[in-house]
Order: sequence, then structure tokens, then C-alpha cells
Amino acid sequence: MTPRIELLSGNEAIARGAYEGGVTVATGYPGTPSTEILEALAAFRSDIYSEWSPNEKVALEVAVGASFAGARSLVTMKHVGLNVAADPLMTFAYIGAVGGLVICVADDPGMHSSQNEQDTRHYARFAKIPIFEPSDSEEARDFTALALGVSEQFQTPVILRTTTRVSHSRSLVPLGERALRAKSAGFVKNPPRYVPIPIWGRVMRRTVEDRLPKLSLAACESPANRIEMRDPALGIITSSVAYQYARDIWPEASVLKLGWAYPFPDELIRRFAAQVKRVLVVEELDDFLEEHIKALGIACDGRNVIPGVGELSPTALRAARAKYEGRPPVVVAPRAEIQDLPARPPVLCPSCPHRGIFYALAQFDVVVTGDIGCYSLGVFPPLNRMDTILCMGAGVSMTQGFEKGGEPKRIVGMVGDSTFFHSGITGLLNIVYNRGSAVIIVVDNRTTAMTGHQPNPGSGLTLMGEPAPSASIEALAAACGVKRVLTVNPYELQETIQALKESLAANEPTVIVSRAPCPLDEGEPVGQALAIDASQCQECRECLTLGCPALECDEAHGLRINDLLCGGCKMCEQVCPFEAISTKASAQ
Ligand SMILES: Cc1ncc(C[n+]2csc(CCOP(=O)(O)OP(=O)(O)O)c2C)c(N)n1
Repeated sequence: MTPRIELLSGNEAIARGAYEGGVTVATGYPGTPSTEILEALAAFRSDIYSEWSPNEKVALEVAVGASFAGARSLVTMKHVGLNVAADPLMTFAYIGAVGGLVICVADDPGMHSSQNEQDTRHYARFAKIPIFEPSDSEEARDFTALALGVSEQFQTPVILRTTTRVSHSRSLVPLGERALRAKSAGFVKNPPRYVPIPIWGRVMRRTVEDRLPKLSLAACESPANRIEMRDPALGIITSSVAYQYARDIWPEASVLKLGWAYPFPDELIRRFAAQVKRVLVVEELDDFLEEHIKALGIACDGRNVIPGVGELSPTALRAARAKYEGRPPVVVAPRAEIQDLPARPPVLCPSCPHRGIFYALAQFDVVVTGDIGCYSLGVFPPLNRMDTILCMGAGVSMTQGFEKGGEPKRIVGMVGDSTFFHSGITGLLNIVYNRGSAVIIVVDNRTTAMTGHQPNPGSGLTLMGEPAPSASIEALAAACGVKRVLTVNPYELQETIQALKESLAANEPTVIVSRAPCPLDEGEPVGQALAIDASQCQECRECLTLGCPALECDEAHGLRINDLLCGGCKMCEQVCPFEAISTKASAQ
């Protein structure tokens, strides 16, 4: 029978690979471009338990527990998520897996939706564990299943690394059957195997080193790595999506395609290099392969011609080829229609409740340590009300450093609900414990909006669609020792400004929970669309300070509200000094 073939994104294909590979536990924390893996896995709910964990460290630790119980498990996160999960990863690499455990990490070259461009391959080398890199959806499916097997065979965690292009591009995948292992779950007590106290940890440390050459040999034999011999004049060594671009730009070249890049398959690399005249390494981001190939004593080109910053593309490689061949540089003019587009900076949606908090904050001369989420958009004009962003949770913790570092202004920290549960709580605990006095605003829109509305511990719903207890941010703040805990409705601007004013005057740690559900998640507008009564409007433009995309202004019509965009939140009605904005006006 011919297999069913489906057009799957790389992320959907990984979920399929996990299903076919017999995974029974899947965990993760949302983060572009990885998020859809777990969302797709939730569709296999009768076979696979899947959960959004509060953060990546917890997600990995849950999966490690499942692996020790004998289950196959999968963990998903974006590249920076692995920084959060690095602590369990480094020691789990010593202890090793029982049931196969694969950590899917999605990198974001070009920083489409990330705060940095770190290259996850270094983590594989750092932790001394294998890494697989699919180049398309079929490989994403195949390598997931392959990686589960390698994890189990060599008792090691395995990283499956994608990039935005691999995760989000679609290609055909012939579907396979779910392979269930005979092995039944059940933990076998064995402290020297599971407890890395120094006496046993030192033994594990040796095991990690002994495992490396075995893994390298297995990588040489693996179907994930292959030599494609064409013209021996040029041999390209490449991996991930760079393989696709390299094939486009150097169709005549021989290629060593590394789908299992680390531990480096030295034998295979040497064998390939011996068959070609010149070696060119085509890799995205860091010179991870090139450095090692040079260390093997193989002369090669790479970073001297291939850009190491930003995303690769056929266009970038076309220019690289010209450089490599000593031809005049290829100048790529942007397409006229792209050139003519006006710049459109990202904005908060119409009727986004975060806007109320930013409007209120703009009334005070304070430093705002921000965080990552939709509310990061408060950094842009006209809101201009976020001063720093570092990483998830830092919006809370950094306030303490500003304060103790002598910053004369009052400090306000800002985090979203998902971010608070992810890594805000410990920072808050620190503020109380070490006698800080920051005002922390938790913008609680009841969801993880920025990554596409995933539920979180406060949402009252699990990934698998089951009702769940909703964690109370107020109770958590109180449990951390915060005495001033307030809740405001950010659509009520005066109430919000007043709460902020009193909190800034109080010399003690304060948590303000700014609570209103995300209207996009709710799926319905907050209220009836508003309009501007032109006879009352004095064109003072105070309403424009809200930065609402529903408020438009052009020479022909002056100020007006686009009723297709307006969500009826009434914030503009509240800021208009001339009572020119109302739902009444819209009914006229
Ligand atoms: C360590 C890490 N994990 C995941 C992400 C991806 N990410 C960015 S913001 C965010 C959470 C946003 O949710 P929330 O804090 O509730 O704010 P909202 O977008 O709903 O306003 C996530 C998961 C990240 N940037 N860093």
C-alpha cells in the first residue's frame, strides 16, 4: 500500500516523528519558531500526554522524569529557552536517558522574533551530546524518530535543532505507522546510575567521554549523514537549511550533508575531503563545522566567504559564490514594490489592555525595566514607556539592581502573566527578601499572547484542553511576602493612574496586577466601536498618545476612528479632554 503523503511544516513533521517514534510524554514552553510542535502533538492526545510547562527548565525536568520511568519523551523550546533549561541539561547528559529523550530546539537566524541569534549547536558540544539538524519536513520527521533511537541506544539526551525556515516551511512527508516499543515503563532503583553525587558523578563523567567516540562512529554510519558525489572540483560541507541553498547555488558541487553534525563524524569528513579538490563549508550562524574541520588539518573556506551574521538565503549565497570565485560582487536591488512600502513598526492591537498601563506609566517620571511579551511593544513611540529588556523574568529582577545601584528615580518592573510564572516569581522573592521597594506590574491578559495564545498556569486550561486550577498572581505575590498587592482594570485609566501614583509614593514592594483578558484570545470586541464627533474635536491629538491603530489621521479627513479596527475599549474616550469621542457619536 502506498503511504499517505501530507504537506507538513517542519514543526508538524517533528510532532509526527514523535508520534511515529513512540513518544508518550511531550513537554515544552512556547517560543517562536518552536511553538507549533507541541500544539501539533496535542492532536495525538489519546496516545501522547503533552503539557505546556511553566518554563523550559521545568519542561526538561518533567521529560527526564518520564525518561527515567522508561517512557520516550520530547521537549520543545526556542533557542533562548535552552539557556533556561541548561542546568538540568548539563547534568542529565552525565546521568543519561533511559527512555529516549529528544530536546527540540528551534533557532532563529535573522532574529525574526527573538532577542538574540545564538547557535544551539554549541550546546551539543558543551554538553557532549548528539545533535541532529533536519533540512526539510521529511527529515524533521525521520530525524526525530532516529534521534529517539540514538538517545536510547547510547543513553544520552539528543538535541534536534531546527531553524525558523525548517520549522515553518512546508514540504511533503510520507506518513508512517506509530512504532510502540515492547519495553514497559517502570523505574529500577539504582542510585549510582541516577544520583550524580561526586562519587558516582565522577564515574558518569568518564562515561560521557567514552561515549563520544562511539557516537562519532555511529554518526559516520548514520543515514542522517551522506555524501553526494558530483564534480570533485568542489566539495561543500553543509547542514540544516543551508544545504538547500547550497544545492541551489552550487548545483554541480559534491556535498557532504551533515544531518547528525555532532559528535563530529571525523572519518566521514576526512573521506569526503580526500575525494574533492577544494572544501567549502556552508553553514548558517557560527563557524561550528569549519573550526573543527580546520582542526582536523583539512584546509577549507567558509566564514571568509559565507556571512556569519543573519539568515542565509539563496541571494546571500549567490553573492558569496561571486566572492569565492573572485567575480565582481553581486548587487541585489530590493524589489521596487518592496522598496515603496511604508515602514510599519509593530504596534499593540486595538483595544489591547496593555495600552492602559503604558498610558498610565507615561504620567510618571520612572525607569521601567521591561520584559518579553506583547507589552515589549510599549518601547515604541508614542508610548515610549519601556526602558530595558534583557530576558524573561529580568523585568522583575533588574528593578532590584537599579535600586541598589543608586538609580535616583523610582523603578517599575513590568512582566506578563506567562512571564511571571516562567521566571518572575523568584525575582519578586528576591525584592522582598533583600528589602527592595520596586513596583512590579504584572500585565495579566490571561494568556501567553505573543507566541499565539497558549494557556499558562493562570489560564484555567491545559494544552490538552482540560480545565485546570488557575494560579492566583495576587496569592503568589502575597506568599512571596509582598504586602501591597493591588488589582486594577487597565481599561479604567484614572483608577490605574491612581493605583500607580499611590504605589510609587509608598516605600515598599508593590505588585499591581493589571487584569483584562486579551480581546484577540476572547474572540470578541471589548465593546461597541467608537467615533469622533468632528464638531467637538479640537484636534489636540491627545488620543493619538495611546498609539491605537484604530485612530487614524490624514489631511483630508482629520482625526477619525476606523470602526473596522476599533475594539470599543473606550480608552480614547477617557483621554479626550473635549468629550468628542463616544459610542454615541458612532451611532449617529
Ligand atoms: C526563555 C524564553 N522562552 C520563550 C520565549 C518566547 N516568548 C517571548 S514572550 C513570551 C511570553 C509572553 O507571554 P506573557 O508574558 O503572558 O505576555 P503577553 O504576550 O501575553 O503580553 C514567550 C513565551 C523567550 N523569549 N524566552
